[in-house]
Amino acid sequence: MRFKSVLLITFFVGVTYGNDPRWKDCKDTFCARLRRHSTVPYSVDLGSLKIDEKTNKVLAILNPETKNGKKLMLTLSLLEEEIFHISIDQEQPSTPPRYKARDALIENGEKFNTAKPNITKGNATAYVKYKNLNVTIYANPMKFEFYDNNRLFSVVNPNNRFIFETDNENNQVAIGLDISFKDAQRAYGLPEHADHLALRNTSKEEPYRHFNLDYGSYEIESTQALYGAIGVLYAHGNNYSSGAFWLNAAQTWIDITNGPNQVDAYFMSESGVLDLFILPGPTLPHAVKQYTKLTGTAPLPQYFTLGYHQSRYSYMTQDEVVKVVTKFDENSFPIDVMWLDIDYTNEKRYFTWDPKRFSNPEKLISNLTETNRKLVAIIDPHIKVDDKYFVHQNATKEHYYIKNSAGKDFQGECWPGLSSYLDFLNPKAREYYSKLYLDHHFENKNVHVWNDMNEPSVFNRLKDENTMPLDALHYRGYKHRDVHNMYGFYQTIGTRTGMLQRKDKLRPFILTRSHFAGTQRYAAIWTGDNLARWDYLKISFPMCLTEALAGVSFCGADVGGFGEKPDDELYQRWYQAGAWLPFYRGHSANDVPRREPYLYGKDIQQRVRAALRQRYAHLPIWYTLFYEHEQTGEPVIRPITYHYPKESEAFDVENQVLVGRNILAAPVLEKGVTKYKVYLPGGDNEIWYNIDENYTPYHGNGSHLLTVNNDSVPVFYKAGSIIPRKDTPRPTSVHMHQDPYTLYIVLNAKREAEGKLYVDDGGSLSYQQKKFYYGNFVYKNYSLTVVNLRNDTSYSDVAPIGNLVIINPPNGIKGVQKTENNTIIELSNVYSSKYNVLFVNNFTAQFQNGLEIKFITLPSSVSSLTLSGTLIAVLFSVVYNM
Ligand code: NBV
Repeated sequence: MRFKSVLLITFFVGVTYGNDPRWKDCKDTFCARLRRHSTVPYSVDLGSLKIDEKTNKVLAILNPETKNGKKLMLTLSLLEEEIFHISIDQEQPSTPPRYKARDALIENGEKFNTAKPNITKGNATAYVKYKNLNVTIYANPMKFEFYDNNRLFSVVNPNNRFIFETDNENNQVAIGLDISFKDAQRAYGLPEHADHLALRNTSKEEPYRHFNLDYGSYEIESTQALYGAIGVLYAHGNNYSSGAFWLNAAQTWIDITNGPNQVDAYFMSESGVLDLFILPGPTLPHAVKQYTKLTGTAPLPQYFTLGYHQSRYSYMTQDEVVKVVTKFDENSFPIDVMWLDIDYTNEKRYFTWDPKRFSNPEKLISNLTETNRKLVAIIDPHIKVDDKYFVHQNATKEHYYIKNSAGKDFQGECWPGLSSYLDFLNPKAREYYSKLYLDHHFENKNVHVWNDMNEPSVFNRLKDENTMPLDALHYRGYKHRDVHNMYGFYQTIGTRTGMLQRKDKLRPFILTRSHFAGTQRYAAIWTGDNLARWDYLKISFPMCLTEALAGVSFCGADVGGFGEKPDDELYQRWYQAGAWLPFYRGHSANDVPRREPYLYGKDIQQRVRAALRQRYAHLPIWYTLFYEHEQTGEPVIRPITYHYPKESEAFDVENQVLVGRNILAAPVLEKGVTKYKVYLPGGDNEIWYNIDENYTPYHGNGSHLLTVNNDSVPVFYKAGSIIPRKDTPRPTSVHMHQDPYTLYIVLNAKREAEGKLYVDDGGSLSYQQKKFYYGNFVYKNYSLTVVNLRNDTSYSDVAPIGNLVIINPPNGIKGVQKTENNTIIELSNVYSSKYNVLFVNNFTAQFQNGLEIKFITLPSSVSSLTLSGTLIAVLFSVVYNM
């Protein structure tokens, strides 16, 4: 008990960063040294500059301008025809060589194609020319200018602040570099921080910090480090956007200066090599895709993962878990997944079950699977020091633990008491760990995984910010300092590797707290230990939008807030809002009252139910977007400015998201409001239909003040789009697989619309063997058809279309006809003149092998009705299934 209260103090006292002795400022670290401009200038030895014929890389020696400096080796290349890579390392490697964080890249970055440049050398400059992209290298002071079609868009080392320390004896091996980006009005990226979408000017503040930490109840609107570190920065403007990706696993600080038309960044890392990628854009979508070309995309998750998840620290018995699900069912709340926090284990020994409270995991799992539910169980990286615990025995015997500076297995306090930490950087340790997911000790069929505390968190080490000491030793002799930000990343590689080897051959689902560039290939993330306060709800949107731009689309925040108790209004607003972020999980701390939705009053229950149902209705589109993300790198959620860069007013819009291109969700994130400001982009000719107000049209001409009440969730469909939905309420997403689609067809001024749909079995890996359907619905010339976008694939179990909701239909529709096997079938339809919506209900149209539905303006046998207000209300309630 005493232990517990100490921990509660550690995690729950609402301390702020500035006053909190746990967290370091720039001045407390190497950052101070670099920020003071103590540069050691280098010059490029143009005489040595050459192309390596084998690799097409440009190589040159960098000469120190001071006596003690060491020579460096510069490598410059153009990857995949569009991404510049500059790397700088010591010419004579140290032992071990300085750490390279290349595992963050697809196939360690070794398979990218490199273009061959033409080089022209002058006395003081060299010109490196590719097709449209060129670099001018200045020898002294060293500087690199990057051009896209002769337009200068970025300069590396513009102010000669490049630092490359090589003083191993004094442990000073930091690196620093400044980069400027032209024609940019905003800076985005560099997660994870609890800050706004547009990064702040840090010249008079603390720089943004990347040092993965267990920072519960974190301060918001802060540049302080959180659980994740992704070094991708975008410089965004009306006319041009570009970016840079700083690849380094050590503690890193980044200063941002944001001028009227230029962004400047100064990156400082504590060790490692300089590994920098310049992303030429020229738009934000281009730059994001360039980044995902380097670090990959998220593999398509199982369908159920996009449904609702219910968690709690902790559900304490297996009966309790089943009871919660029963209550969800009794009260008609859809739910796909139950979560087990640390208390399911046998005294925090991961890969075991508590023998009393979870005595029959097989039964628990089968109880859940009987109703199509899944289980996620937490597995932390610390291992209980206990000679009788098989993981500890094996890890000790095989030397799989991180060592302390004296070379002994590191031991520190965590949930199990004294613990050691698996060294996931060691491939053998990682393999051993991955096999634990197959082990007979741990019944885990159908169980998915939550990797928490993997920054890693080590209690009672205030001087090390409650993480591993920086001098701890990893595989191949690297210091923890060199690899810190990648520790959790390597854990997720092990987890996924293990789960992929399971017999069921289902797509693994992993949630991780610590994350790094490339995490999206292995896991989803959430924003950690937030609080049940309005500003935490609000900040979750820019936090997840920033992650999405940095490749990690699968992001959400604890719905309701982890710590503290939300009031009723906040609780329901959080469910409404959380439905519009990719990962949707209610979770709460162990010291706050239970808060499953069925515990609330009728009104609140009704609103939460509506929010959950709205989420489930849109699962087809979420899933389609995740498929497209895997294929193209396009984020699933996007800030408004992503598609509308010309609108400067949209630069800072961060409390609403574009879900794909066609849905704009602006859930209410403020307390007690009856008016809510929403920004609609695209100009006067872009029309957005508010599905929350019976499809009221709005022009995309900027801010609109909506009248809202507690039921309101402003969500807009863009004119010209088709949104496939499944509107029948069901207990889980699995139950919905064969439910018919309702197509929401939102016609634009030309009375046209289109929208895509991806379908597969929702769980297996067979989609990688082309077992899927991907089509584009098109409404044009009074007719709805579908184009199969992948004729080379097959999937036979696609549900039919059952209903159409046509928003802004053409005038004078007299009938709707479906043609199937050369037979014409009349479909009944009703038109609401009040809302200007045509409903075509209750039919069955298979569309895998083509579709033709015609809208007839000539008189026909079926007459359309004009509905009275009451009838409309009935109809809407049918469509919404309220
Ligand atoms: O495992 C317990 C919690 C978990 O519920 C939470 O989501 C994590 O972010 N975990 C942190 C440990 C610390 C809780 C104070």
